[in-house]
Amino acid sequence: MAAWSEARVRSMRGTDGATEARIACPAGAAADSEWTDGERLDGECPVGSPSPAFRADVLAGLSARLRAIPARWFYDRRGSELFEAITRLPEYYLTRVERSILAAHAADIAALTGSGCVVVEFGSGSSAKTPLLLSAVAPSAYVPIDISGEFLLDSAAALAKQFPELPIHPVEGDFLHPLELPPSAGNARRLGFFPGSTIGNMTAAAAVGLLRAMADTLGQGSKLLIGIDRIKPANVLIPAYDDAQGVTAEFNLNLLHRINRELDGTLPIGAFRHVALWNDTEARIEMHLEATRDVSFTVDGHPFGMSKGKTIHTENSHKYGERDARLLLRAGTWTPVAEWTDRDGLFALILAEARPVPAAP
Ligand code: SAH
Ligand code: AVI
Repeated sequence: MAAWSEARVRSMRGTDGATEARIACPAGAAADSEWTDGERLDGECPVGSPSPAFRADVLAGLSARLRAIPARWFYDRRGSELFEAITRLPEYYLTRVERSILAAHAADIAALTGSGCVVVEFGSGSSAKTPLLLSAVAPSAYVPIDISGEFLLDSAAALAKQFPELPIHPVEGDFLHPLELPPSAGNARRLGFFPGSTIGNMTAAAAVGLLRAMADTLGQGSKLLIGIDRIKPANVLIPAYDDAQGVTAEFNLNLLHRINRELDGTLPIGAFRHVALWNDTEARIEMHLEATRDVSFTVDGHPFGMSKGKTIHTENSHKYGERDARLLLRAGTWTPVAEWTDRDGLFALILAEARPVPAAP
């Protein structure tokens, strides 16, 4: 396995920020061989240079019959900041409700997980909910993983101030690629943390693949605390993804700014509008960018055209019923052991354990 493929790894301990920084660099740069075994890895190292994976996904996505770009590319620094702004919107109930569930049940969670584990957070973003968990479970180390590198390091530095004794090992990378945890995080039992219903941004097949990969990464007997948004009426869901202030629209359109900036694009951003719709068959909110007139543009020298009304599909946000969520976890080799929700049943926080799948009867 290409450990740390496309990942930059830094270790951080104590109050003074990155006192000990090591970077596992992909090919072409001075790779730190400690975690790569001297293996040449794909990609480019210099921070700030365009990602070949981003370029490949955008060119392929714009060439497809149904244009689509993976949602993970929303998260450059501006995208991460806009997502933080979304979490504060009155319409975006997800963050508020999940945080309230976590606050109400942190002690119950800790009673089931015990203390001293390594908390590994997938898609940690600002790590805003994490202090509630860390205070309750008193971990031996914290490993936040996120694709948005600069934002990850700033968030980790802020958290280090709040938890000066806690070793923090941020990992910049794509959690959809194989990952091994930094050896410096230690061998204590692992507790995965995957809040925010980020699992909903994957198709069911991709979600199952990711859950299985997480079980491999975290190990048998480890636990996973996962936040999953529930199915609810479209008149609640749509405003959550098409808010009155237009922040979600800006978040969606930022993808086009990113393409223009990083991939030498000429997309006429004013000729696109944000669309959020509820796809009942697939039980998901879909976000699209719709051309409001016929447009033509180039990306990295490649020409593209779109007729008025055509869209680029930029995100799915799947919602799960109570049993659907448990079935998804089981398919991903995680056995649910406890579940908490809010009074209105808007959102669920599920604790699951990685157990071998029993033979079918
Ligand atoms: N966990 C936070 C943030 C959720 S936003 C919360 O609950 O509020 C989703 C986060 O996942 C973003 O920070 C984004 O950068 C990250 N992310 C999305 N896709 C990713 C991927 N494939 N690999 C790593 N991080 C990813
Ligand atoms: C990160 N993810 C779970 C968010 C969601 O709700 O699907 C991203 C988001 N997209 C629009 N608003 C928020």
